[in-house]
Amino acid sequence: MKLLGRTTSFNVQKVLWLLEELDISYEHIELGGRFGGLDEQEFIKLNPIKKVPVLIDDDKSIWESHTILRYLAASYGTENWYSTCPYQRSLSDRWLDWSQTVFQPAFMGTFWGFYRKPENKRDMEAVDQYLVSCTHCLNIINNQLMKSEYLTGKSLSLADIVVGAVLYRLTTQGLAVKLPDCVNTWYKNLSKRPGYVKWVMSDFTELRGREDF
Ligand SMILES: N[C@@H](CCC(=O)N[C@@H](CS)C(=O)NCC(=O)O)C(=O)O
Repeated sequence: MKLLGRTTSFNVQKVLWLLEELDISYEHIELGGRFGGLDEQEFIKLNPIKKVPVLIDDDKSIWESHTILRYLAASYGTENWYSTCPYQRSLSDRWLDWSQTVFQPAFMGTFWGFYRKPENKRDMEAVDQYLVSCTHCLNIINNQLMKSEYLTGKSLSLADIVVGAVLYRLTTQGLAVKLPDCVNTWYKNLSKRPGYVKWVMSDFTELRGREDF
């Protein structure tokens, strides 16, 4: 199995983290960003939208990070990771969809507006608006974590992976973000997992002030 994509991409990190959790052996190939390669015909055949991550499993190519996560969990995880029961599965699917359509865009607004902008080009009023949206999202996550240790129950699921991957960057990019109590406890638990430490809690300083990829 091969995973293509630069380590500094948090969409790639989600997949790397899951590969570690599932104890799958794989080859990781840095691609995109300063490594380039996304406009090559060979890559476009694998992913017509020219983005990373891309997973290659035998002769199959899979793209879109959340689709890759579902594919890996369904193919190589236990029932816990991707249930055959549609309702059980919806418990994590809803967080995957919500994270991609609500939480991530709020975070990306702060990241692209603040961290990836040269200081003289920052619009801090816009960044603050995105921070308000992030706070709203953190409260929603907190409400769930008041009821269960992880987002879908007693153990880590894809839901924790996609939401947790955002949290590290949101809280370490240099903006003041106060985590609600249960989110804070959950974040500390995630920070003890080797896959999280190795892939998500990794250096992203090469992206500072960088608007080009
Ligand atoms: N919705 C896609 C987003 C993919 C995406 O935008 N990937 C970015 C990195 S996070 C990318 O390929 N950027 C171009 C580059 O890194 O050169 C997913 O979740 O996989």
